[in-house]
Amino acid sequence: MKKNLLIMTEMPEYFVSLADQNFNTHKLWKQKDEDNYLFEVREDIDAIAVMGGYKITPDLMKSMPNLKIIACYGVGYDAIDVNFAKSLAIKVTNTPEVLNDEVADTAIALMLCVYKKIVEADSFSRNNKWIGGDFPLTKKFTGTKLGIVGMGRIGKAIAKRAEAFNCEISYHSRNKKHVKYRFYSDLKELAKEVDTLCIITPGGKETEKLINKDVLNNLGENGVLINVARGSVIDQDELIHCLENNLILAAGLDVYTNEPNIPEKLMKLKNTVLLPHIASGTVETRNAMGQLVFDNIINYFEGKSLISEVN
Ligand code: NAP
Ligand code: 8YV
Repeated sequence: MKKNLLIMTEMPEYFVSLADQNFNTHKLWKQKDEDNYLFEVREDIDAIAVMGGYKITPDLMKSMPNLKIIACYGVGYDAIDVNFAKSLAIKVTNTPEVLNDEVADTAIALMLCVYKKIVEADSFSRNNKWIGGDFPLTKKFTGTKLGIVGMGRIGKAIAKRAEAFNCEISYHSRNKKHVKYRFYSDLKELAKEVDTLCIITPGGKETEKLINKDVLNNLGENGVLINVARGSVIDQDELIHCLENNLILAAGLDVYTNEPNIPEKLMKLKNTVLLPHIASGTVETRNAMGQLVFDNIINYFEGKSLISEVN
């Protein structure tokens, strides 16, 4: 008999079609009354698939007595209460590695867009402003000092790309890594030293507001902040204050504290480039993530080992 898979949120068609062929799928986002639907199917559900940002709470887990596995469509699983899942022997999986290149590409794209004002230059061209004179000179990225906060899988992929731009690379994480880049145990020291600070740690309580007033002040008026991690890692109000008052030079952001809401103040600023959490968002990479979500669930029910288990 097919297992019952609850798909909490709208997911790319590649995954949904794989799921439809192999499971009895329950598509929550298509239901008019989601709470009522959840109540009706709760005892049937064997597995959950969910996009990264969607909260999976203890109450939801407790309501499903047959739930065995929660497969997160993303490497960051900060929205899932993993410890609680463990206490109920529910497995949690994520999608590491397959998105490293994509997220690193986006981080570098953000850096180039900020330094070379690509977005502003595009709108300058479209609005025919060139007729009135040349676009102002921008700032060179090649050869700058790049500080990476979080030298994990994606951090290393960002560093590899930055090497091609002759960047002087250094990093901060809780533990020193086996990499050739300079390690800073003190984040404020790193911020003081670099031109660009790029954040790529996990989200959640442990990293909440890691990038605070002191770090931003140390980054200083010529410093650029790039965030492709989670909005929670930065004190967003403090960041806005620093950008509004030119206490840092500029920011390139893919993530925010209350997605999909982007503060109007950030939108009004000229020294920001704002993406709607698309760092992994290509067809190729999202398909690879979907395949991994699917393979983890299938493996579980076929009694095989999980590919990317987090608890
Ligand atoms: P990873 O391999 O686990 O790397 C995480 C790095 O962060 C490690 O170097 C870790 O080193 C460091 N770290 C953890 N806690 C820290 C803390 N409190 N202070 C300083 N450093 C800390 O993870 P990954 O695969 O590179 O992914 C990283 C994160 O990127 C994900 O969790 C997700 O939140 C985010 N992400 C965002 C997007 C997007 O669409 N924007 C896409 C993919 C991933 P230590 O343990 O030594 O501290
Ligand atoms: C996803 C991400 O877009 O992998 C992550 O941690 O943030 C992104 O790749 C997100 O998880 C939505 O599924």
